[in-house]
Amino acid sequence: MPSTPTDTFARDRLPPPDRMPTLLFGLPELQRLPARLNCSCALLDRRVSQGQGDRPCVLGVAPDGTPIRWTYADLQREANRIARVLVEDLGVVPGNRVLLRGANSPMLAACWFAVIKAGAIAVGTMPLLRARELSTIVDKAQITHALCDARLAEELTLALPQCPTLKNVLHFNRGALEEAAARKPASFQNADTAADDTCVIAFTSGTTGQPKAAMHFHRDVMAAALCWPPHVLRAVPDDIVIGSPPLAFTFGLGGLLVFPLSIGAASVLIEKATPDALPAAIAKHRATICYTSPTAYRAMAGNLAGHDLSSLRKCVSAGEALPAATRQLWQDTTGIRIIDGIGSTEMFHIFISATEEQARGGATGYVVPGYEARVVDDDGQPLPPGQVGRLAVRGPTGCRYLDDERQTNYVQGGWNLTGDAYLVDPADGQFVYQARTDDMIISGGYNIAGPEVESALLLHPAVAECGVIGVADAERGQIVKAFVVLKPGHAADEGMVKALQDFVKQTVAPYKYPRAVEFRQTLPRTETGKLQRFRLRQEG
Ligand code: 3UK
Repeated sequence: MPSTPTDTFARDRLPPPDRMPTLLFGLPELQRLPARLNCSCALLDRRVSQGQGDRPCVLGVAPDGTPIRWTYADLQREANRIARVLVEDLGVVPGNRVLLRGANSPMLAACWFAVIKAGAIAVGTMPLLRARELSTIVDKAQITHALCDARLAEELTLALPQCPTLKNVLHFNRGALEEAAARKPASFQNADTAADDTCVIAFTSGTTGQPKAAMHFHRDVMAAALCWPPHVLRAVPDDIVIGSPPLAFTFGLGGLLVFPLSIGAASVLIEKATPDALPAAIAKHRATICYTSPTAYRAMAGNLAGHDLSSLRKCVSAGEALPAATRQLWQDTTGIRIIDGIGSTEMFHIFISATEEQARGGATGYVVPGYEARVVDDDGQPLPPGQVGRLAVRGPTGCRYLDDERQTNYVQGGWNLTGDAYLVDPADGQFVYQARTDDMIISGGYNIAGPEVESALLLHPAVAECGVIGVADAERGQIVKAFVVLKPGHAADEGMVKALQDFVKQTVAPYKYPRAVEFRQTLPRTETGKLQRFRLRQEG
């Protein structure tokens, strides 16, 4: 076999062995993962070579409005041509980092597969990122090539003077990429990568400080597809998935691309999947599985009139805790019990979750088969059920930050510490989310989890959205403060403050009630739908 020149940048910047997460491969299907593995073969080429190339694969809408309906064979051909452009025209070698920039679309999926096929490393970027943030990413991952939607070119172009490593940028959607690809044959010999070669670098949607870059191997992608999807989601090849998380976010990459393709199902990749647009898209594409955030389910529940959602059979929520009120509202409106799951960029995808049968309000669920989870104290010692502590997990995937001291915060003694405070319910063994460890409010000697107060407020009929934080207080150390967005037709006045405070006191332990309430038109959120509590804290 001819030896390929290989860029060892990522390999050279893995955490040292003693800071690596312990990996578990207990499930029989995980033990069968081979030592040499390019995940694009398993996800795409194998389907075609097994005679299923005609199955629908990625669906969407072109910028000019024409429907896109690519089969597995279509996506393979498209990805192969782009891979040839990368390798033959742009000189990409295995291990190079390639930046991907675009809203979710079949073309973005083809670009992702092209990068993986070439043995390079895909670095997705959220569409809303600005030049500053893009240059940080390019610098941290020493990115050499970029494939960018022409409509999102501006910020990347602005970033280029700060990006000396980034020498090759090709645009798609009325750009040079399609033209170059059209000249290429539709075949491609995938790079013969090792199972433990990095294929994805995912930047954390970090709320503060420099973003962290989590490295995932070809094997991690396949391992994730063998755990939560078959054991909890239980999708079938005829499913059509749809949803809002960007492919740059591992929640979206797994849910909307890797997992459906791993079983031969189809995925609808649409650019605009806001709560306003998603119900119509579900109806139009007859989607059967939907992935989005808790806030979006809440917003969509009021938005369903006139849309035929009869095709929908499963709904997945992640990114933030799912408030019991939102779960109930969605079930009352659609009859569907949401599958909640906690995952992270560092772990690639979901590691604690519950099937529809297990799901109950206020709990995330049970550890996903293939993973282990426990609640530990500050010294890493397991705590008994009922006690709040730090969530520790391990499984076939784990955290590997690229060249980052913060590896020691996330991985301790081989366990991944997600930064979440959890308890195990003594009654049914479910893991119950409390708050981000940093977000626990300590008021008058009590520990109060902001999300619990938020869940209580969301039960009030006037509340559309809310965020709860601790603010400094001379007497109590901190007091609980709620930022509330009211539904239309409700007055933001003193009477409402009192009504909400009384309501919380009647719903949860009275000491948790928000002593301060401020009304807002909107709340600050990340592009992945997470409430930015640090911004509420700054604004005070
Ligand atoms: C929080 C949740 C309660 C939690 C993600 C599914 O969100 C994802 O990745 P991020 O790196 O954030 C991780 C953190 O988000 N969180 C996520 N899901 C839940 N908290 N209940 C949940 N269901 O603080 C976690 O540590 O942005 C989610 C799949 C892939 C992902 N990357």
